[in-house]
Amino acid sequence: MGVVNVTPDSFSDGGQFVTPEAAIAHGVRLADAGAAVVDIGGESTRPGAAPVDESVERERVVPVIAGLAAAIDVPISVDTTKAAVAAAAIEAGAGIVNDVSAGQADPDMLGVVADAGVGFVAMHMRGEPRTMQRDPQYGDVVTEVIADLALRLDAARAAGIADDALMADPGIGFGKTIDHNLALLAHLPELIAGLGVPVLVGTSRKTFLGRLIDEDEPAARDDATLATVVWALERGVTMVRVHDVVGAVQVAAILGALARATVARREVVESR
Ligand code: PMM
Repeated sequence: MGVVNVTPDSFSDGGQFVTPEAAIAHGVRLADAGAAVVDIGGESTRPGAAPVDESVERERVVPVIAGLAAAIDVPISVDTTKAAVAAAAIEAGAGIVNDVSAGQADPDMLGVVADAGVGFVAMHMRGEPRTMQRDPQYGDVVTEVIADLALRLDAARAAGIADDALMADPGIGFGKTIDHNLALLAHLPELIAGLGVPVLVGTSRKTFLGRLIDEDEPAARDDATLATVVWALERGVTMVRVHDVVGAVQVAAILGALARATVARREVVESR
């Protein structure tokens, strides 16, 4: 999943793609580079970010989604917590709603997604972006994220969203310390087994990586991001959400070739 933030203030690419033309061109580049989904967001969710008005968010994302839908063949997701923005984005051509609140921020969200029959990414977040990084606390973060997400997936199914339309995401950096993020990544197989739906992970350029490699500049964290992409794909995640699509696609191609070689050798040995 390649990221296009149509925002002036996202932490890693804020301000780069504020005009629809620039955002569409970037989305086309990501699709050409091999993204399986292009994710369009009009509200920054970085820690401390102020919420934006529904009409502002809609005006940012709709022209970009409409333009991209006409230009690329891969599905487009809209990164929003607002049902009205999701509805307008779906109307413009989005096929997936990526909600960092997993339907909790807006009581109409799950119904809009169910009625449209589109995909839904339920991401885990404790609190809200403005305050979520103020001393987040868990007993066992892995167990608690699985339990919280299972409730959100149940709510999505109860609203009428089909099981095969669902993905879950542990929400790296959303109400979590560095240790919480590392524990979730370290125990991805447990998370995947516990959730029973495909899992998406977004580590791209995030603060915890910057702290681990002592790098303040988000765009200089792509190599660190790729380490997590290798790790996550090797442990069974279905999709990674990244800014550097070229790098992630190369990683996936090499891991795929190595996985095929592993199976091929096993077959040779077993047939002897
Ligand atoms: N991270 C951000 C925004 N949206 N959506 C999902 N599903 N998972 C994430 O980890 C996620 C997200 C924040 O990163 P950005 O500002 O680079 O978009």
